Amino acid sequence: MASAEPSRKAGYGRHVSEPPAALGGGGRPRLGPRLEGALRAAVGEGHLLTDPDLTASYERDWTGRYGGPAAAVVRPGTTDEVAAVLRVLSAESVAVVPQGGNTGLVGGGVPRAGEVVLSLRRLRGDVHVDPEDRLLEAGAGTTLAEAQQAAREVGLEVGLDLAARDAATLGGMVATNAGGVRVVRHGPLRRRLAGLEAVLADGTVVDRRGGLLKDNVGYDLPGLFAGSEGTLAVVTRVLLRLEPLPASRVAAFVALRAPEALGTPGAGRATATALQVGREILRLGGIEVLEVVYPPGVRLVCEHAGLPAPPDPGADAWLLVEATGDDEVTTARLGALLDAHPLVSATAVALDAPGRAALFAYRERHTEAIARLGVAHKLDVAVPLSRLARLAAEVVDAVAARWPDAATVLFGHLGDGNLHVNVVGPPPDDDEVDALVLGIVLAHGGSVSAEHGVGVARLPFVSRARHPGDLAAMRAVKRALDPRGVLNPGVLIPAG
Ligand code: 2HG
Ligand code: ZN
Repeated sequence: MASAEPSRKAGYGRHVSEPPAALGGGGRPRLGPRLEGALRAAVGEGHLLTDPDLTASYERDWTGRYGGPAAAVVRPGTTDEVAAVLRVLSAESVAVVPQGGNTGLVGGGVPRAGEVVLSLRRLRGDVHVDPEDRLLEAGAGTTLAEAQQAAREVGLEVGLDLAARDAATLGGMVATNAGGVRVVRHGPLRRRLAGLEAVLADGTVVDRRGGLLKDNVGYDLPGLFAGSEGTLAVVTRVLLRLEPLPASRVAAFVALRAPEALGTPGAGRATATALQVGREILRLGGIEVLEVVYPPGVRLVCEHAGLPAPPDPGADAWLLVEATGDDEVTTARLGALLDAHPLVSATAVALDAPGRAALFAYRERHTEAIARLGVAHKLDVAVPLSRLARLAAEVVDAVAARWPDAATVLFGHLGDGNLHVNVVGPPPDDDEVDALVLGIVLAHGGSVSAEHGVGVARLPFVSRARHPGDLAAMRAVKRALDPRGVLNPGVLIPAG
């Protein structure tokens, strides 16, 4: 009997997706009995799903904006099974969409038109931590939360964190080079990656799990596969570098009042203020988290999640800061800076884990709170810090001028120059607002995808965001590793 994946806590707190209306009935693509038989033989009866009730949750992404019918969902449980599935499918040139926890936000991990979904979630339950060499190895289907827990048990930490930790898988995080709230200190996933095992389109297994800091024998394949969004290989095992758990950790939620000198009222002035204070905080050293949120988002989060009013409810922006160290010195220095700062109107501080989680909630619950308003246009953008305030002001003004009734919610990773621009109002299938915002970002020398990836959402902008020579090299790599173009076609690399 076929069985669906046992239910798992969805990322970002709440799942908004519904089965796409186009699914079911006569329009559903099928592989045919011969191929279905070969896939069943590869993964075992029960792990090839074709019943629409069972495939539905794999066919639409968390935003509800992207997805389409799958010909089938295949759920291998080992690397050998992944290789067997890919051999079967590539021999017949059947397109495959690799999928982890399905917490992506750009449509890169869901089918579009009858591809086979290759779900890697069963590649889990096999987490090894090496405390001496500070390495963690786990199957690609292991969630970030499971990896964090395993590291903590031996006094280490992963150095990566994001709101979807309970559902996001390590394989998916490699595929998207995931970022999150600790990039300012530890970098994105690629910097945490010590090695991996992956399967190429033709079933060849690539095994680079040396875990050495220095190893210059040839191309950096793990680095290449990180951020390749399932277009070059399917990640099956992941090796991460771990960090020592700090002896002291303090979180602060810091209310800011923006002075007139920093520009006209609104998102620009608030961002300039946040940057001014944020830069001083970064100079203290030991800063692991430096995030910014604004009144529209904080209001929404408080309403949706029932959180108490934030410090200084009338503030123009808030910073979420976490400082770590071997002793209390960092905490004391942060406290002294915030207490004396003329732009800081109030601060809430927490030293213990529940207290810190309560402060992080004001930031982490933005995604689910925004989803309550409707399907959001999610623009995940980065610009040099020197441009961030202008970008915030221009984006908010441009969207308001064109769609006066739209809700624009900004928040993000201040220390990384990475803002999440969420616009709810313009119809989900209308890309005009995406083009408007990303045009402003490109004019400021920014990135149209800071951390969520290209997927299908940013595909129309890749040619404007990359030099023609870069694109030619990317296409050549793709052709070399996946000559039949079966791995996640229609994602990341524009046709041409
Ligand atoms: C975050 O930083 C995620 O919380 C999601 O990257 C961002 O919902 C978003 O726009
Ligand atoms: Zn983010």
